[in-house]
Amino acid sequence: MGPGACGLLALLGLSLCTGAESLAEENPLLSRIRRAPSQNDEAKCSYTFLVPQQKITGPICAARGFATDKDRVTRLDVASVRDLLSRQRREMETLKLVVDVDGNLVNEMKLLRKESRNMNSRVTQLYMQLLHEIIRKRDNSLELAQLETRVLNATAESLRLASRYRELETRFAALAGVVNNQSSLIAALEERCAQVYGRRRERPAAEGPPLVQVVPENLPVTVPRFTNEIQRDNERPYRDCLAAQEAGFGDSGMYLIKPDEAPRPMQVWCEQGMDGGGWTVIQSRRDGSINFFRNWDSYKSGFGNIDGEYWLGLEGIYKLGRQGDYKLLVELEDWMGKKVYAQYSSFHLEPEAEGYRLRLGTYQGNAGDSLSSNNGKQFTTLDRDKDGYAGNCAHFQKGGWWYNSCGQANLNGVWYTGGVYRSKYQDGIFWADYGGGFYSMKAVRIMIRPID
Ligand SMILES: [Ca+2]
Repeated sequence: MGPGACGLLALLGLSLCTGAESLAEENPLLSRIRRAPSQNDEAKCSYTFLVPQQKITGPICAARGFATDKDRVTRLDVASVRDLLSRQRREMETLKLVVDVDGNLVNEMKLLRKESRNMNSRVTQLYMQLLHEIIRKRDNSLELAQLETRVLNATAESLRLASRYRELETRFAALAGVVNNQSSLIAALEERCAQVYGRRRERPAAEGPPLVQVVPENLPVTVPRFTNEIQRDNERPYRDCLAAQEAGFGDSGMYLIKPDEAPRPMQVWCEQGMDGGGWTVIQSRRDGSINFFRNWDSYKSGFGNIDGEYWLGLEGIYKLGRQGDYKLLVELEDWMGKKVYAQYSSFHLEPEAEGYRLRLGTYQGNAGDSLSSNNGKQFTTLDRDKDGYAGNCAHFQKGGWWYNSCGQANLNGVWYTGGVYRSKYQDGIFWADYGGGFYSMKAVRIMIRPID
């Protein structure tokens, strides 16, 4: 609507209120303007001017056609219009303020929406992280479960192997027993054969059982095989290993001792670590490096290497035993590395005139008592037969011992490797109550110590 049309409307609209109303329905601005006078008084709806602000600055000319006073525009009417206009202006400003506030609210809403979107993406990220953590933890627990299963499997396997090992050990023991019995049977059969054969062919009376080479073939070359000379040094001699220990020598090793009645000191190995220490070792076997198939003089004076295999000597053992009350300990080690022992509560030898007769106390230990049957017997070597057997036990068992006929133990016999051995006679280093007569021990030590 141009300014010309507006001026025309100002002239035409003053008589018809209804005409303005119909226009207001088409134009929201007109509608707002029309409502303002209706708030004051519906009855005053007789003069309504719709004039833009710039058009009412000048003088208002009334049409000359309106002759009556009633129809003339008064100053009051102009004031009223101005008042109306100023009210409309204020209203416009209020509306503008409202629009501004609304705009701020919209911006704020936009910011909030953006923030909400950010929060959403942050929540999504955290959710993903949580999922990842859960998956990782589940993987860890799976791995742990797998590990546990593997440990259980390994434990079961080791138990199975242990059980298998025990089974094999039992079978080995059973087989060793069979070999023992078979060897005994073969020996008995051979003896019977010899008896039958002997009826037809007479043997020379003087000839005993054949003396065979008894030292094993597989000896270490560097080890001296035969040493009668026992090393001596200049240490102050003690009466035995316990005396040395009590004097402050607590280490196991070679010591020089001199029993009270001995004419000169002798070297021995003192075991100071085992069972309280103070043990004087009188015999040691461990590698077959020393030949134990010897004559009387050799067994009387002793032979071997103190730090290896040796026999202390019957005279020395006798002199040791003369000093007081001793006990005896036999330590045996089999080829599985297992150690067992036999201890006798007292021990001493009678003098040479009595054939170094063995005197033993009561047995205690886990090896079995294979020596009590030799108690009270004299010592026998291949050149001095004092045993209770028709022949010479030293010849058959190839050592020197307090043989009975011939007995349950042969600790000075032949050193065989591997335990069970095959021989015409029971000539290995055996302890019948532990392994039988055809099981040769890997290592043996015989030692004595004063009774506490
Ligand atoms: Ca005899």
